[in-house]
Amino acid sequence: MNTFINAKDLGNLNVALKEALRIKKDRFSYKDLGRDKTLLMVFFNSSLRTRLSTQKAAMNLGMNTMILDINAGTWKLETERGVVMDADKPEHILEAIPVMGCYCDIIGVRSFAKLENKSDDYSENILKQFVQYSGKPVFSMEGATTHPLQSFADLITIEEFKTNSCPKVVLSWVPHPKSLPQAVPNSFADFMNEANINLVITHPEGYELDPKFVRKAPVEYDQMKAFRGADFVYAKNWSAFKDAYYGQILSEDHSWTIDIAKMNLTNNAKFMHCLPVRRNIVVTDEVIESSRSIVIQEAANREISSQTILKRMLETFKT
Ligand code: AN0
Ligand code: CP
Repeated sequence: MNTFINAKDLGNLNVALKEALRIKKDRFSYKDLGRDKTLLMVFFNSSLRTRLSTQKAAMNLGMNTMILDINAGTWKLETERGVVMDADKPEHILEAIPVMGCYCDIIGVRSFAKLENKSDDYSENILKQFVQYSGKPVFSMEGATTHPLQSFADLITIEEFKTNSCPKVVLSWVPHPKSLPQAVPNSFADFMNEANINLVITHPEGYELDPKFVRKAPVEYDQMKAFRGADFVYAKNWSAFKDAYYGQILSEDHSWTIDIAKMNLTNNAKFMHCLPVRRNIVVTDEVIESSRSIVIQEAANREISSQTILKRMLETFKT
């Protein structure tokens, strides 16, 4: 495996899922695979889970790890080609990337959507430049439009907690005071569709996601209706995708917050969220602290999803 950005990069998802569950049972049995190999993790944005779980996954595989925070301790990077660099950015990403590639074997990159220009964000310009100029396998640790490590962990978690063979999974928009990217819901829809899971998406009008990720998943604008019979409720805020309002907050409607009354409409659904989560805006204390909440188990599976991807990338060096 050379790049990991979308669900399709994993090939058959059932095979990947089985591999992940095998790794989870014995996560230290591939210690030799990563010996003398170095993972570089490049963060343009903050992280708790992705940083720790991916570093832990690399250590499970016997790898060395290096972490570079672009906004703390390194040169500010210019990312546009053709700019006369007379302002505050002393280094260009076109030199920085191949230099980073000299010191490592695999690169993970976190570079969020700026939410200023839709075509810039949806071109995945930063990740693509890492793929093109580093000379190394590259995986997304949340790019501008997808967060595949999260969604693969979500799929593993659903597999572990499902109580019937065809669970109903509801992706629900929730309010949030800040404008957030569409990466998490995009990838979640991508993975659920690719895994043939019964996905229903619910959001207020205007929050329609990119059809490239939604595909055949039905959209139900009535949150209460969507929740009926749900086995999993996956809450996430995102900003508007459509051209005229790209990156904007169209509604802060707190009637979309996930509370116990809404969870009681479901088929005893489990509550999921990628974290970090703003309590009593996205979800009430009562729901997130209840036995229905599996957010910690979900975060724990981030180690397994990262380890599966790193294992596959390391295996390509052997062939
Ligand atoms: C980010 C987002 O919504 O994409 C990261 C989530 C994993 N969330 C925030 O910035 C709060
Ligand atoms: N869910 C997730 O990716 O969390 P972090 O932003 O803390 O890495």
